[in-house]
Amino acid sequence: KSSNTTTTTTTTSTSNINNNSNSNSNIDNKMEDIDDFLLEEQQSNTIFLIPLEGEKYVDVWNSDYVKLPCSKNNVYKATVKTTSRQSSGLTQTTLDGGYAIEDEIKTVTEVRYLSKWYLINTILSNPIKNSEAFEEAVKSYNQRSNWDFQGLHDFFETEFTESETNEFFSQTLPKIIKLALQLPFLCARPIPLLKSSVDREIILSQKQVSSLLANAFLCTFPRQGNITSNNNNNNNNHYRRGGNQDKFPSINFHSLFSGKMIPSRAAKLKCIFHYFKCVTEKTPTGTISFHRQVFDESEIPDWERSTATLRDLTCFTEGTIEDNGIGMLQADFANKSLGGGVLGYGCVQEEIRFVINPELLVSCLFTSILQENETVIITGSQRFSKYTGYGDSFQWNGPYIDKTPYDQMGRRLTSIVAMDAIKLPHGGNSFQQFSPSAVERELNKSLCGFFDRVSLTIPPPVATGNWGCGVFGGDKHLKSIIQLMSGSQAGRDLVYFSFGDQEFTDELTQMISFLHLKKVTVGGLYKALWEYYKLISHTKSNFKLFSYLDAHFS
Ligand code: AR6
Repeated sequence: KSSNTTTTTTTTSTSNINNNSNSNSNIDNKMEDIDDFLLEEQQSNTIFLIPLEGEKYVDVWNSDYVKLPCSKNNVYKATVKTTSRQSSGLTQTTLDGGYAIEDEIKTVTEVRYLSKWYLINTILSNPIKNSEAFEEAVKSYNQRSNWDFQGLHDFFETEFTESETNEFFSQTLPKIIKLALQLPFLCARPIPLLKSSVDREIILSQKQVSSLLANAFLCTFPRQGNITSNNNNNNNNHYRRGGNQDKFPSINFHSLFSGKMIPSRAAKLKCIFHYFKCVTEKTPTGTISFHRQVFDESEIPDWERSTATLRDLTCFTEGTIEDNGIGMLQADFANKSLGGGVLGYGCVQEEIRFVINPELLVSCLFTSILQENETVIITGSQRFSKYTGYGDSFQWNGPYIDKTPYDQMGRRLTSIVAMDAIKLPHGGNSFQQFSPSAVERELNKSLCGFFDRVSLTIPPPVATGNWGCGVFGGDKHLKSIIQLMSGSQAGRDLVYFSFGDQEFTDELTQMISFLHLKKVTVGGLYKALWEYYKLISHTKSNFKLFSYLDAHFS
């Protein structure tokens, strides 16, 4: 016989990280090994991240590396109640004259940090049959999120046929999950963040990228500054933070699943679904390099004194950078936060490029916001989709078979340079873009994009166009001259796609022949731009730049 009393105790255990996941069995965390590894890595600025067969996962969780969802430091807080029955040591007389030892039921409430990866594995091992179940699954390991998946529900309702939806949930999604959960095996080496001021290149395989993107699709990436982080980063921000001034774009795809499913977003989703269908049916075998190119002071030319002669610029009305720039360095009219609005509502040149070549998206994971003297050159990404339209009229137009050959490193010979132009304020005074400081900013940025430090032969031409002249509101006459100058300084010809503007093609073609005829140099053009700025800022005249150059060099 017994009588019960109940007490409650609360304890906190930080050491109680549940690492029972089978998928984590190859995690090796010997500190000396990791230190050696990192030291070796810091000495090199090209970092090869493709592991050898059977290589063990190196778990690093600090502000210099991508925080992977499979890290043992990726934990969540759980309150665990345990009940135990203990003898209180007291005796009590019972009615029948006997006695009983009094028992005490102890409920201990413990706060534990449990493995998020284990939770993700558990949740994703259950079948997901529709978008509602997908939402529930994603939210169960992102408990504090108030994400909405209305866009995704609408997508399956209105954009996919029943058989496409069935195929996605019964075939593609299970394969996406499998690919995502292979992360600790595929990405065994820690992925360094490409932070500001550090010129560094990382090399990943297309398969690794597909696994990282599968995780982004399933929204498994933790935010920086997680609870056990060894830095003090604050995290209440749209951007992930990686260091003092480094901010990173978001990578989880939830923002693409939310809100209203307008046609251009549906088309972006179709591109992404098509990508996953392709990579889960047939593993891509190439490699991709991501190079943050940082220009230091000593590399910036004295533009005014440059004697570089002008290179060729050929302008086409028809064609696009991605269709007709094969084998050339292709410009991405970027946002300083790579990808711009690709995971939101944006749907112009950069966003379209990022969904037809979805491997570019992974750059958002490790590339912090670009500074003025920085660009990113991505070589080896594959194009998967065709499209029609632009902006609101953007539509997925079926599979694209990318036949681009590979280089010796296994990269497709597609180099894309992300370079962000000046964003002019809406309704702002657009003549300020002609000021020497604005012109120099754009010259340096585009030179940093076009400059080829590695080619031993003449670098291929640059495929470009109206950089900074759409959403960012720049003047195409000015930007075409600036790109001609930086291309010439970098020793590269340019192929310019005017995006359907025949009048501009004619004007630019004439201007280029004229400048060649007059043997104008880069420095000569720089001075002419300065004179032009003085003229328009003093007289507030509407004198057109090309008319001015015509008069100036005649
Ligand atoms: N090939 C050649 N030219 C093109 C192509 C193409 N495929 N697509 C567009 N153009 P925009 P920006 C032309 O507005 O002004 C994004 O959100 C077309 O004439 O994309 O530098 C980024 O993330 C178009 O008007 O570039 C940034 O946030 C022009 O290129 C922001 O937009 C400019 O395209 C960058 O804005």
